[in-house]
Amino acid sequence: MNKPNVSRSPFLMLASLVLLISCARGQEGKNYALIKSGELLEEIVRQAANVVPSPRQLAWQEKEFIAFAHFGMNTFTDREWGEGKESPSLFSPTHFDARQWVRVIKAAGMKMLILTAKHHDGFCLWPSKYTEHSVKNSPWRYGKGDVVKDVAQACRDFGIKFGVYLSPWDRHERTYGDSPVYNEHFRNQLRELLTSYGGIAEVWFDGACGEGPNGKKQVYDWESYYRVIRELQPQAVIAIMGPDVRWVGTESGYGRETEWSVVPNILQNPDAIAAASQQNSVDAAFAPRDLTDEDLGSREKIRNAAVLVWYPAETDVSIRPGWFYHQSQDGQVKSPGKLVDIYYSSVGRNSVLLLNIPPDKRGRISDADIKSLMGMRTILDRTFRTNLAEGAKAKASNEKAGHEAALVIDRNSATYWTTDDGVSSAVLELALPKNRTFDRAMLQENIRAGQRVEAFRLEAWDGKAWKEFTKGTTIGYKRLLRFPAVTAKEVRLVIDAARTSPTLASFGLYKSPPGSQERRENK
Ligand code: FUL
Repeated sequence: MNKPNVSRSPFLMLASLVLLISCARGQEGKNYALIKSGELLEEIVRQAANVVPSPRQLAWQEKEFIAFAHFGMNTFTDREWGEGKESPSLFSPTHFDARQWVRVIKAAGMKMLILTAKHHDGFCLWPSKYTEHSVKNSPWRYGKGDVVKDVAQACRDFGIKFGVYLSPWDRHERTYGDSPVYNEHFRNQLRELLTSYGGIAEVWFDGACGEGPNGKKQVYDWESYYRVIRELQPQAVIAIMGPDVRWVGTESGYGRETEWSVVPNILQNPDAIAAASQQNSVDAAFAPRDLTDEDLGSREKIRNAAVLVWYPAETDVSIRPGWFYHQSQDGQVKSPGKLVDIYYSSVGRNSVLLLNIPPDKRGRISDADIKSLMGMRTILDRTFRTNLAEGAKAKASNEKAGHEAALVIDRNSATYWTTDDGVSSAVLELALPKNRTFDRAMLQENIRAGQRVEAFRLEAWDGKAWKEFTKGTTIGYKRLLRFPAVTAKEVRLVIDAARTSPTLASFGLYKSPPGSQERRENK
């Protein structure tokens, strides 16, 4: 029997083309890259430039600015770390109002709220059936209250995302230190949280564990925790002691000037690497470790990597000196200017800002915190209201078809400018409709294609020559720059180095309001 001529079948030709494209995508579209041993630096850099965020990481990054609420037993004992021996009878907020929290944080421009469902003292803000150390044995609402439920509901009502902090370290739980038994207990609590309160966008695992040399040593089964989360809330990112979101490395609120979202993961174990390549994920091989160095992702850092992962930074900082509310700190709430400075130094340095606003003993956000937050919001709104680059004529030294320079000012961060393949330096010029004065700039790479820019500068035409007014290294999801006011009609972005063809999704020029009194502690 004659076989049909498959190579000529248009259907099969189309099918193999689709397969080829999707294979190529699969190759380039992952949030990690496995590097062959002995690979040349040039090839490693190219692969790093093509590591992309997973959909959950991208959705998280786009939140930009999110809130933490440290609330629990410590609020009532005036401590930062409880011992786990506190009586549940001490938990008694007088005017608890989760809607007030969410109203405030929404008005401040934050897009998610992460609640300390359980801190190190083990006291649960929901009536867990796995412990007696919870709200169910407190006088609050005669033991019928559920903080997690109220906060989750308020977030839904106001249209913001909800996340949970669940401390693995538990100073109350008897089984803590009996590793398999506690691991099961912890997974049970996770399951309660992930099945009873609707969608969870972030699960925050703290790294702190203060048990001394004679204390209990618990071996956490991280991988099994991750499996529970992936199964029950696959859209949730797992932060800090987890594979999706990295701690920026400081609690000051100031991120790195050079912040790479692609960093090496220490995955020396060949089995883990093989598993990763089969499962399309590095969860199984993820090992929590210290990532506080000043340089995490430069060429020098990635040149010996076996695995590169998209592992973006989150900058957590409290609006007060402590994480929990203390009346004695009412006079030490960060000023609007300080918060704005932190915003530029975190959101503006390719990380998500996680700002802690601890509700007080009433169970409400206090007036001093609200005042600072609203002051900050006013400064940011007044600054970023008008993009002075809009309306400019844009051109670039190289434009890939369909990705023209003008797309950086089209108010759509899904469209972007890029160059032809193989181009790693480029110039994008904007001719503004008239002279404009600005002192802030905003740049965004199209991180859906990866993080690429290594060095850039901004210049203005002074009538005779191009004059540099600011410069930077990495851009990533968002880069904000501050500089003394410049008045010009022509502005250009010079990309001096990129890991592969650079992309730019958005570009903005702004003027900060007079007297915004930002306290610059630009460390
Ligand atoms: C730390 C904890 O020990 C603090 O109490 C706080 O929760 C902070 C966000 O993380 O590791």
